Parts: sequence; structure tokens; C-alpha cells
Amino acid sequence: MKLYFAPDACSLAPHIVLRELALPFTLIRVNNRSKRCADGEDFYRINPKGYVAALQLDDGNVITEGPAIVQYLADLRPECRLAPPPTAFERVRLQEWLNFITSEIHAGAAPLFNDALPDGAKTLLRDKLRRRLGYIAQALAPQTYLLGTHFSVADAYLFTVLRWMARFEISLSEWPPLQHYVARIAGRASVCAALEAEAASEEVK
Ligand SMILES: N[C@@H](CCC(=O)N[C@@H](CS)C(=O)NCC(=O)O)C(=O)O
Repeated sequence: MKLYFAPDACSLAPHIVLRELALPFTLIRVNNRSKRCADGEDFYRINPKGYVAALQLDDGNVITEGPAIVQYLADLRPECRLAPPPTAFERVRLQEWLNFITSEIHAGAAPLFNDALPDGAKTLLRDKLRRRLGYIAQALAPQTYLLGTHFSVADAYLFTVLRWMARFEISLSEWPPLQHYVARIAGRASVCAALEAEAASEEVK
């Protein structure tokens, strides 16, 4: 398998999951501006949507969209319990979280990466994000992970997007359960290895 990624982008979530599952994979860095891959390939040929993450399977099939990628990976190694079984009711809870993270936090925060966004719009987006983060903090207050006691692919995704908040001048210290959650996940071996590998990857022109 090949994971197409950009450092500290949403592709960090499937990257963490690949390492949690100890699956063999190759990391291929993408320049999100030039759409060039580290191996010289035009990234649009891998993912015509032009964004990471993309996972290319050994048979050539490509999976895109973070929530789909992480669930596909978790189901390859069900014994690792990164996702409840597909027919279990708890799987719906996982999907609820993945959809919430992707539409309310990831997509809600994405425009803030654009420096050209007017200040008024930034304030509106930040306020909305704060309300969503408050909801997550409440859900996490009595438990260790989003689904309870087990780390799941939703935690890999939430950890990834929470890392961006400091750049938007949103301090997680406003919500101690979120701050503790991020610190806990940052200590996982898979997370340390993924962050190290992304930081050490060579820039692509
Ligand atoms: N809906 C996609 C969104 C992916 C996405 O927003 N990727 C960003 C990085 S976090 C990206 O590569 N943006 C570059 C671009 O859109 O040109 C998913 O959930 O996987």
C-alpha cells in the first residue's frame, strides 16, 4: 500500500492508523501546491480531486476520503479493535464521530488556513468551532476515547484536526478534557513514529 500525504495534513490520521495496525506501507509525500508527488508522479493521476489523503492498494485501486480510508484499514485487522465490527451497533457511533469530525471540525476549520479570509469570517468560523469543541469536550469528560475505553480510528482523526487549532488561535486549554486527550494520544508510539516520519520527509518541489 502507498499512502499519499502532506506533513501535518489530514493524511496524518490514516498514517497513524497504518502504524497502529502494523501494516506494511510506503509513504509518498505530495506537494499540495504543485500537485507533484515525491516519486515524480502527477498527483491528479492518483486522486483527480487533488487532495490528500489517498491510499493506493497493491492491486492499483485508490481509496480517497479520510473516513473511508481509516475504516477500510481498521477492517483489515479487526483484532486490533480500531473500529467496531461493520454489523455492530457501535459501528454507527464510530461513523457518527467520523462524520462529525470531517464535516464540523475538519471542513469547519479548513477555510482558516487561507490567510486571505476576511477577519469577520474568521471570527464566525472560530466561534462555531469553539461550540463544536465544547461539545466534544463534554463527551470526552467521562471517558478516555471517543468510543469509551478503546482507541479507535476516530481518535486518530480527531487528534489530527485538534493539532491545527493552535494555528487558528484556539487554545485547547479552554477545554481541559481536550487538552488531556491530545496529550494522551500524543504519547502513543504510532503517533510519535508518524509525526517523526512526516517531519523527516523530504520536501517536494
Ligand atoms: N474530504 C477530504 C478532504 C481532504 C483535504 O481537505 N485535504 C487537504 C489537506 S487536510 C488537502 O490536501 N488540500 C489541498 C487541496 O485541496 O488542494 C477528506 O476528508 O479526505
